[in-house]
Amino acid sequence: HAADTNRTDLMTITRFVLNEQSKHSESRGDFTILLSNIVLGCKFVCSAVNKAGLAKLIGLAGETNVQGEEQKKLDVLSNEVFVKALISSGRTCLLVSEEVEEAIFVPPSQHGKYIVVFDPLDGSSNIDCGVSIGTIFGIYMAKDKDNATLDDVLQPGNKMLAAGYCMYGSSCTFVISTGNGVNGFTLDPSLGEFILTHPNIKVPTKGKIYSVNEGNAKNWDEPTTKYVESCKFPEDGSSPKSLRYIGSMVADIHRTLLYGGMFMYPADLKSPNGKLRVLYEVFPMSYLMEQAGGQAFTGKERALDLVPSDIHDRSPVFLGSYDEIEHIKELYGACKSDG
Ligand code: P6P
Repeated sequence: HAADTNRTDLMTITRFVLNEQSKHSESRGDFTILLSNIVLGCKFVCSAVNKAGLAKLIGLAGETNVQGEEQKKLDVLSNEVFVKALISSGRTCLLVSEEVEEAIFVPPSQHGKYIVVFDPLDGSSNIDCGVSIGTIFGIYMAKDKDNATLDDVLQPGNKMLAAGYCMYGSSCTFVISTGNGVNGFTLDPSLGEFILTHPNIKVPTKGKIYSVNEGNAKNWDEPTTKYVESCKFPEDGSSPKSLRYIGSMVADIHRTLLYGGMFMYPADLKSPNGKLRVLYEVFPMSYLMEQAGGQAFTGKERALDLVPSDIHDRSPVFLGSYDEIEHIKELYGACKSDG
């Protein structure tokens, strides 16, 4: 009977957020409406990504399709879908997209109180070889929705109200936190609904995996080099860690959230600020990692305390199991977390 109950006790993402919403009555459903538009965008992108391979196979991608229209690149298409969905939700006043150089100020008639920063299709260079890719987003509140300025979005990550990602892989998985822990939902294509499959995700305190692009080792600084050495040649007699690097942040972070370990994109001589973008890659993933009991560090400070000066700023980042981050902090000489 219990199994039957579980099967019929469908917790969809909308119901879940409504339950969460009831803890913030002041938002009067605005957040639920905003989220449902983000979820709609993800469902569309999931469908487009799954067809992309086929489109390429039958010669549509990059050429004209049967209607003679130029087949849009998936990341451009994904960006358009999210920008339109967020503006038409009537719950946003300012958007920042990885695909758009300038911040997008929403027309006054459609102003809402939220600000959304997002990478519509992170890792899209991996599409052609079938590697999992994803959408990453973070949500801030504007001080005054009718007079939003860039300052509203150049806020530290610790001001984020919510963050999440949607991974387009063997299944479509939506992971989100609204400040009360992290929950994962899997798209049931037959229902067109995201169903709760990973309740209350907690990142293991320690992990046996490290995830970094070893091809950059020549340019790493000493603390990063020492950390990676300790993964490969542990001095405490423990067994070496395994290296897993997919090169698609959403996939590497999803594995780190579930299995533990360390994901890092450190600074190096060529890129002193690393590669990953602060607003829509570092902040959302750092928010999730902390909500799941892990940590996120830039090499100098807690990642969420960073204050961006430009909407496309980059930062080095170390994300993962609590103890792994404590170790890298020691190596960078930062004070250990008082947690
Ligand atoms: P590299 C993808 O292009 C991306 O932005 C992230 O998804 C990924 O973690 C990183 O870059 C990979 O960068 O330099 O290791 O190829």
